[in-house]
Amino acid sequence: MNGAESLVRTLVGGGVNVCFANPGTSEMHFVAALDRVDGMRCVLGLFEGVVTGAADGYARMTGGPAATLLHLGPGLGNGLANIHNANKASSPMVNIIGDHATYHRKYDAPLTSDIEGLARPLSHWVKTSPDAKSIAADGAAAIAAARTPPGRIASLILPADTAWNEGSGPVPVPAPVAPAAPPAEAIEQCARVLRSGAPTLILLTGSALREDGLALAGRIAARCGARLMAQGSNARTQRGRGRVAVERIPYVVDQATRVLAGLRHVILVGSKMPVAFFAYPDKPSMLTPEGCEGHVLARPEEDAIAALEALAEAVGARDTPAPVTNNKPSGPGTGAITSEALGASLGALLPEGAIVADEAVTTGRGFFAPTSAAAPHDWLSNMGGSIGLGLPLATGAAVACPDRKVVCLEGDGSGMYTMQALWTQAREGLDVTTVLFSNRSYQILKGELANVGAGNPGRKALDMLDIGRPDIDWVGLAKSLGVPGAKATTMDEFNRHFAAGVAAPGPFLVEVVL
Ligand SMILES: Cc1ncc(C[n+]2csc(CCOP(=O)(O)OP(=O)(O)O)c2C)c(N)n1
Repeated sequence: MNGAESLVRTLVGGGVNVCFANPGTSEMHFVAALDRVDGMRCVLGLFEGVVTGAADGYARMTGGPAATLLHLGPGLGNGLANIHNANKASSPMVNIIGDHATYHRKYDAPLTSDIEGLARPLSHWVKTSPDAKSIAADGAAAIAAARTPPGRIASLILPADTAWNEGSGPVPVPAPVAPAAPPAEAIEQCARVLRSGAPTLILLTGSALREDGLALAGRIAARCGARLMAQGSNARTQRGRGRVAVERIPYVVDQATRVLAGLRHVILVGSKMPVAFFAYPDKPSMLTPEGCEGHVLARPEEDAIAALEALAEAVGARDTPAPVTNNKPSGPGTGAITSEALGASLGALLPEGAIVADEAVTTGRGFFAPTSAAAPHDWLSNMGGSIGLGLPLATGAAVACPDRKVVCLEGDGSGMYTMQALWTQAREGLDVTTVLFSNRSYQILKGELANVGAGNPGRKALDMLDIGRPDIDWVGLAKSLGVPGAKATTMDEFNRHFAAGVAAPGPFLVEVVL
């Protein structure tokens, strides 16, 4: 058995069952081995940003890593932006990056580059496997590294001769390590803060935003009169009717400082003290008021649910009812298309069990509140701020959860980075309804131009924030990639097309003309 097959069998044996791939010559033995081994689904992406973003979506929904297959330094380089996003989301990922055969590197052939150097800043674990006998053991180590709580990026570089020479056969992968419980002092300190009655925010992210974590945090907040919020962006939030609803820290600095005014303490549950996305002249970087203290209940790599259980016990909140949402959404929006009307329609029409991949940027900034009482669903956000994640994220989530509807809320500017994901959705028959908000503009940046004090924009500046002329025909683009679609110019049309897209199996795109 050659090295490539030893590695594929190690991956499958270790529970890595999906490989998002964009291969080249140096990966051909790995590709051939994928063919010979059962148990690995291979999903082709036509750009590496699709491959790595899909691996992120898959990991968020399964909790385990997918493999990616990338072609040397340039393939990895194309995928790095969404590896950055996955890194910020603590998504486990095993990148397999092909390289020239070890003896070929010294000739500096065209695709030769410093792959380790490219991988290292965004990977927790990087290794070039030295020979075919080592590759399976290195693969097992990569899986273990990726599964290290809270989820890490492992990048394994596979020189072509380590793939084609005689390998070791598969190597067993160690069982995943459970996250550690936080120290008792952390719980005691947070309980003291909550008992003090001083204005306190419990700030959640990570696993604390699953249904059970939210219920525990909701009980604690209700019992102690504390406030409860989520970070500005989060990997996966379980929300909707029957669950505890949380608002997010607003993106806009003035709104965020207003929301957080008066706080004395923040209890951090997997989260960090809230900071502004960017610095702006004369605005603070820290969003909490001066003197407000942070207290770590659980670090990102610790067991947030165990921490919340212990804290609920310590403050006597075990039997406090969880303040779950049971409102009825107000009903679909009508009339002209506005963000408010779209939010109302999503609240009314999101199907039960939907997975929402949110990269709706300006149009979607207000969607959270009107969807808080929608049917139960999961909400995935872009945590690294590198746009071009939404369509791949939805693709990976749909591969992970074939029994659930994925709804991708996507800005047109962001969508253009990785629109090739639509082709993968069509190729794989994935159940994704994409709502594409076509404002033909980098709308958010128009506000940012003013916010950073760059003055009144002239024609040249405005042209860089405008993506019309020519206007992108999203329905035509989707059709050419194999995804049917329809255009909505009124809320009635939107409601009809969205409901039809959600009702039909397979991918569909609704272009919302703003
Ligand atoms: C990789 C990357 N490049 C550039 C940016 C800067 N950027 C932030 S938002 C944005 C435009 C977003 O446009 P769109 O998705 O249409 O959202 P809108 O604000 O128009 O709703 C850009 C270019 C970024 N965040 N990431």
